[in-house]
Amino acid sequence: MNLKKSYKLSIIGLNRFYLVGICLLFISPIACVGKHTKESKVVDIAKQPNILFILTDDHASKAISAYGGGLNETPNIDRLANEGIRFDRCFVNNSICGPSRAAILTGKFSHINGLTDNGIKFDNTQVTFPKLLQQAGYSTAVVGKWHLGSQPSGFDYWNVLPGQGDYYNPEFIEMGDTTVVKGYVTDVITDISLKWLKKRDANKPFCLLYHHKAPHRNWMPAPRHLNLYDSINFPVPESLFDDYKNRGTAARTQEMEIDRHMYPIWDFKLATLAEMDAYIASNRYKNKNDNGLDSKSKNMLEANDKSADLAKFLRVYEKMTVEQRKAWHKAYDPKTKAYREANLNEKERLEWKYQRYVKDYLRSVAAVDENIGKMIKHLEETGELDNTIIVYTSDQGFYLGEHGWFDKRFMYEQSYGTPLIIRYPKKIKKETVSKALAMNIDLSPTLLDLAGIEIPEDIQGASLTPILENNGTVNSNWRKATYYHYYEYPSWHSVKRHYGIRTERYKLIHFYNDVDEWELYDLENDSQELDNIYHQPENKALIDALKDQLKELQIEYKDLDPTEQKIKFFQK
Ligand code: SGN
Ligand code: CA
Repeated sequence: MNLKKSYKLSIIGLNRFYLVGICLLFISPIACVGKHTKESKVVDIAKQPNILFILTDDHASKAISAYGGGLNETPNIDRLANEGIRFDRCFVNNSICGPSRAAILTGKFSHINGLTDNGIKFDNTQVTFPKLLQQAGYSTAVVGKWHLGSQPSGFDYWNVLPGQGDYYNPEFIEMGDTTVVKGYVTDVITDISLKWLKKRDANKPFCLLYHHKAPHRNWMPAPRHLNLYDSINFPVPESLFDDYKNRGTAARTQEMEIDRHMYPIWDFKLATLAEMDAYIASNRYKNKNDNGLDSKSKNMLEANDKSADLAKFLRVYEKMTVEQRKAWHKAYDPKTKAYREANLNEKERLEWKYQRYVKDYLRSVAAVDENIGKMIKHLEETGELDNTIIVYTSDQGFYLGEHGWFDKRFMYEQSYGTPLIIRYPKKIKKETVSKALAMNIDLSPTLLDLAGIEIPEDIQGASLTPILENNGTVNSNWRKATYYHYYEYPSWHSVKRHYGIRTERYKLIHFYNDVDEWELYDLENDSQELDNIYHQPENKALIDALKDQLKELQIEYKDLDPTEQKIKFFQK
């Protein structure tokens, strides 16, 4: 392939696209989305609704009973869904923490807001929805997980976890000052939030970003939940034993398998009280503190090096009080002993690991749900509930054993999708369910819209308000497809860079960088995404059409990159 020639062709192709794009600006369905702004009007801010924005970390929709996952019960999150709207097809721009959070705040894709992977600091001088609300007269605050590298800006009050934060007795950075707060992180985040809500300036509407750490790895449950689900055996996902046949290199070379990539102590809590005491007494592991693993200790962990795994757990274990450790071991040690004595075969061992993982994950969710109940109760008691827009979402979905995985990153449904529930009875009817293709970049314009604040022209998401007001249905202008781009490679879990498009029925993904592989899934006939049909000759016309649609989205969202790799992807 003559690269120079193809580059020229691409440029000509692009110019043509831009011209066509400009001509079609007023009729193109894609162009219509994201340009919705309100005419300037004088708004009495004091009368505007409050906003409670609940963001969890890595919460799969399947672990919310309102989504019918069949695993756990989440009565308080369900209440929000039952009294509001549940979006069944909300997707993220880039399935990883910082990039999703930056997209939520700015309403823009990673290549525009600059935060393409977790290693980059958020440019906090950018326009964000909390900043615009603050400027318009809202009281604003963020409490809990932030994980954007730079200091929160646009908030009257902030009290956030450093980095990922810890489950037990976590440090918090309150307006620049770091303190350790005793307790369980999900409860503490709620206590701080309620304290702020009670003390804030009651003459102004509030916007509180209430951001949980849970249920992020390593899923340490609250003391009161350590035995929850002990007597239950959760259903095993069909694809737990996936062999990655009919998939590409990326699925085969990832490092996020429950069986091979979880750590015995950090993830499965396989260290008894006596063992922990002995480890601490031996003092051998003290210097292997790996909060933010360097590549050496990461390799050690990959090689299942026990000392690196232990060092990781010791860092959080040493922060626990004597009582907390006692409760911990009282719950885990008998189960650990039984596991060791059972002498399981390979298949049984994976099933055991799956149960241990999913139970801890769901136990962490249980505390989130209880605490959301406390927040709802507070709003009810103060008479503010119906004048508060409550949003429940996560920074992305998560694998609960599908494909044998944990973690996220891939554009496959479990991690590409994220829960989205909104309660606001003034605009949303009870028990509304929407199949609209929604995205995390839509949240910023939606909240601005509902607060009566003009949506900046350069926001790439679109306000969901018409869908909220229209029983969850979309009008003909709504987007027909969502766009995705993941960049964090090489890195944790080794998921290759990729971008793609998802329509109502199909998903086309291009893995690039050190591979050049396409995948196509028919979500109607293969909802589990187990069969890549890209190479079937009869799909040629479909693939051509999807590639055109993908190209249109890249132009619309300005995700153009003049590197050789990207030039390649403009060719069919
Ligand atoms: C940590 C986790 C990873 C996870 C990243 C990103 N490892 O590094 O499993 O993918 O965070 O998560 S851990 O052993 O330290 O828990 S994110 O939600 O912040 O993007
Ligand atoms: Ca996350």
